[in-house]
Amino acid sequence: MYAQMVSSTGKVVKSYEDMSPDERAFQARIDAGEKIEPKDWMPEGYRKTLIRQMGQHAHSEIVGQLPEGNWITRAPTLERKAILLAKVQDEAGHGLYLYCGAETLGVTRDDLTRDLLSGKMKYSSIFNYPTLTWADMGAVGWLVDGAAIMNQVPLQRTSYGPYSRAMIRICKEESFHQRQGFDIMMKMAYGLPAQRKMAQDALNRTWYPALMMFGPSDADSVHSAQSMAWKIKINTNDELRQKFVDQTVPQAEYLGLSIPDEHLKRDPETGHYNFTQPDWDEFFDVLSGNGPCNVERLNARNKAWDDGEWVRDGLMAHAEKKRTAKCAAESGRQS
Ligand code: BYC
Repeated sequence: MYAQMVSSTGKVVKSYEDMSPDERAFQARIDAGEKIEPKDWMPEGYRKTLIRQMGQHAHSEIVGQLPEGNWITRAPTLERKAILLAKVQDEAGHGLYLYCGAETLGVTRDDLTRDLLSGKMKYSSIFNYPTLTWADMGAVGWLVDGAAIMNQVPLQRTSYGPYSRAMIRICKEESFHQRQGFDIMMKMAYGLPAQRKMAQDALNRTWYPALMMFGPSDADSVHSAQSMAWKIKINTNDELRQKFVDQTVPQAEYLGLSIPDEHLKRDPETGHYNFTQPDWDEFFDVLSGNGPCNVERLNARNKAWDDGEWVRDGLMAHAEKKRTAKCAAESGRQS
C-alpha cells in the first residue's frame, strides 16, 4: 500500500509521483512493515515529525509528574504513598527513555528541554488541569493513564525502531498505573457517601480533558495523514477516542459512577457509544497557554532546571576530571 492510498481525514500526504527515488524506497520499506533504525536514510520530514512527537511525549511524561507529585505527601496511607511514589518515578523513567530515543534522531536532550522550558514545544494538554482531591489520583490513573495506554499500545508497532522499543516497556508500566487508578476509584466509589461524591466529582472534571488527550478531531488534525502514511501513527485521533469511550463506559458502570454526558448512548447496530465531543475551543485555548495550570507547570519545570544547575555542573566537572585523568594515564603508558 502506498502513501497516497492511506485513508485518513488529516491533511494531504506527499504523492508517490512527487517522491524522490530515495523517498520511494523509504516508503516501500515502511509499507513492507520494516523498522527504520537511527543510521538508516530517512526523509527530513519523517525525522522532524518523530522529534516533535517523541519530544512532546517525553515532555508529557516529565510534566505529568507534577499533578500527581502534588499528592505524594498527602496520600491517605503508607501503602498508597509508596505506590504513588513508584508511579511518579516510572513517569520520569518514561521521559528518559523517550529523550534517549529522540537523541538517536540527532537532537540533544538539552535542545528539547530548552524548547519545553521556553514554551516552544508542547506537552499533553491534560497536565494543565489541577488535581484537587485524592480522588483525582484515582481518576488520573484510570482515565489519563487509560487514555495514554489506548494511544500507546498501537505505538509499540510504530515504524521507528527506538520509539517502538521504548513503547513496549512503557506500556507494561502504564497498565500497572491504570490499574492502581482504578483500584483507588473502586475504594472511593464503594466507600462512604462523601468518598463516592469525591470520586464522581473527579470523574466529572477529568472526563473531557481525557478525551482531549487524543488530539483534535480528524478533520482538524494537521499531522495524522502523513504520520499514518509513515506508520509513525497507527490510528487516527478519532478512532482511538472512540475505542477509549467504548472501553471506559462499562468500567464506569462497574464503579456505579455516571459519565458526565447526557447524550452518551450505545448504538446497538455498531456496538459503539455515541458521545459528546469535548469543547474544542477550550482545547485550543489550553494549547495556546491559557489552561488553568499552564503557567504553574512551566514555572515548576523552569525552577527545577535552575535549582538543578549545581548538580549538572558538578557532574560535568566530575566527568571532565575523569576524562583528563584517563588521557594522562594513556599518554603515560605510551611514553
Ligand atoms: N495536548 O495534527 P495533530 C502520558 C497538538 S501523557 C497537547 O493531531 P499529532 C502520561 C499536536 O502536537 C500522553 N498538544 O498532531 C504521562 C499538534 O501541534 P504541533 C502523552 C496536542 O501529533 C504521565 C496539533 O495539536 N502521549 O503518557 O499527529 C502520567 C495538531 O494535532 C494534543 C503522547 O504524547 C494534546 N492532547 O497527534 C500519565 C503520545 N493533541 O506539534 C500519562 C504520542 C494534539 O503541530 N503522541 N496536540 O504544534 C501522539 O500520539 C500524537 O502526537 C497525538 C497528536 C495523538 C497526541
